[in-house]
Amino acid sequence: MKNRLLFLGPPGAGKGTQASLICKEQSLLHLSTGDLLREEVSAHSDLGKEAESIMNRGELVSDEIVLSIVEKRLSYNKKGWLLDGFPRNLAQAGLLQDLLDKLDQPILAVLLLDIDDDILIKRMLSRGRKDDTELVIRNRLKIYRDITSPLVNHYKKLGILKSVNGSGNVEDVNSQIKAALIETV
Ligand code: B4P
Repeated sequence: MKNRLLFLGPPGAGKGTQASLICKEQSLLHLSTGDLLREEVSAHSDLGKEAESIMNRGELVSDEIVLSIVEKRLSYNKKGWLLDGFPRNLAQAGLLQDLLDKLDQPILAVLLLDIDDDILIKRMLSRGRKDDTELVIRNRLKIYRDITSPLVNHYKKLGILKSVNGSGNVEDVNSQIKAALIETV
């Protein structure tokens, strides 16, 4: 199976859930920018203080902050990795490309978790994280549509995009992802 992966999809699509399973099974480094930012917030670091209010509004943290937390982790990895929730816009995709060119570690597959808004909203409301109120969720969905979704075409043009329907249960979606990642992209 491919060992340098990127998971793309709207908030609440199950990127984190599925990325954890694949990384455990394939011994890949799981890099979730959302989780890493939440760790910084819990630790009350300077970076966390800067990110907290932005995340609570459902907006995107600056590219500079996000890149800094990804760069140091990718630089020391040999076995393979899965990027979950990063990049979130075309500028981040460009910065990531420059970093991966430097490290000589190209992305081998991009997996899009495709799912309807009403299912996403239901899932996130029942999760109940601080940024999971209906108003903030709608803002995150709008930001996904306006700013993140152009990445779908970007990676499609590069010929490395695979799409999986994320509306089934966790096991079904996991099987579909594995089947998609075994096929040649
Ligand atoms: P993230 O942490 O990336 O959160 P997410 O998109 O909401 O969640 P995900 O798709 O991983 O869904 P999950 O598996 O948890 O981002 C949070 C915030 O961080 C952003 O709004 C932004 O402010 C900031 N941020 C992160 N990365 C950034 C970047 N690169 N640049 C700038 N800012 C950034 O699943 C959701 C729920 O559904 C869970 O409760 C789960 O249990 C459930 N679920 C999952 N799969 C299911 C299934 N198949 N069936 C039923 N329920 C399921």
